[in-house]
Amino acid sequence: MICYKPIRKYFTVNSNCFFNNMPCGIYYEQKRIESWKLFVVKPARAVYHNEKASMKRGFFITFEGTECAGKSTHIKMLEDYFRKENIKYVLTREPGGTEVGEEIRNIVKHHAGENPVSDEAELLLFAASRAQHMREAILPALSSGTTVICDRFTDSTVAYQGYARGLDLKFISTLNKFATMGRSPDLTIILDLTPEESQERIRQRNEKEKIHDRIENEHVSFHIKVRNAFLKLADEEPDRVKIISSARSIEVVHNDIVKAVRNAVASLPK
Ligand code: T5A
Repeated sequence: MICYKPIRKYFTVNSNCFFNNMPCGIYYEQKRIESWKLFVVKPARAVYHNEKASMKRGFFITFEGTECAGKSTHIKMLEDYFRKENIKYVLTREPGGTEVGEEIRNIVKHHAGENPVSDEAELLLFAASRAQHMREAILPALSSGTTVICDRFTDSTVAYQGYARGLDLKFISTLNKFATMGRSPDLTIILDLTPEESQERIRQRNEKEKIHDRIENEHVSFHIKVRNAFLKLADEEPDRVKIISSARSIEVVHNDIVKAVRNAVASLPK
């Protein structure tokens, strides 16, 4: 692992990941999310409203889907593609992506205390992680023209806390706008898998390594609501949100992802 000292901004990381011609981003040592490491080189620069005009410059891609839908696998493959194409990108994730966010991630994913996290607190924790993430990492990267790939974002909040937990969708929409300063992704790829297929992948993974995960452990009826919510979101915003079935070979899924990225970039206003 290499830790680069004050690179004008934000994070360090993977030497294949560039920002302002310097290595940056979040790097991970192994495939499991829990083993990601985040190094914040210096405190975040705030991004103020008057920078909104330049926020559109970088291309913003988010990956969504049910548990074990293959996001990490396909993000890794997209990174390889970007490296080959010499596309500068930053890889990040939610919850997480900053020091504050990674602490929140640990609570929302793994809290195992006697008193459970309430649905309302859970929603606000995701929003807090996102507010920090946008200001510290995503908006500065986008405003410098760097492509951002983010593993989960606002659509997860709508699907999990809105449709599956049953919290107020209008409030979630307002909260998401507040946390993101109104910047939505240019392209969202939803990797679609039925809850049964998803449970089977979780079962296979747990055979190797079992980590307590509060949300993953929810009843199958919860995961059905999450999946249906993602399908609904894709119906509502077909230009931004693309559904790609993950129940096919990894190579076929990857090719569809690359096509979706290329089409979305080509359709951006010049
Ligand atoms: N959350 C998050 C909210 O509730 N609200 C929010 O606002 C936000 C931001 C985050 C949790 O927080 C919730 C949602 C989540 O519960 P996470 O780690 O991002 O946690 O969520 P997971 O979806 O659980 O991530 P995982 O790392 O567990 O799964 P991935 O990344 O989707 O799947 P991946 O790539 O690790 O693949 C899983 C297995 O499937 C195989 C892989 O080899 C691997 O073994 N696989 C395939 N097998 C066959 N064919 C294919 N095409 C395959 N693709 C992958």
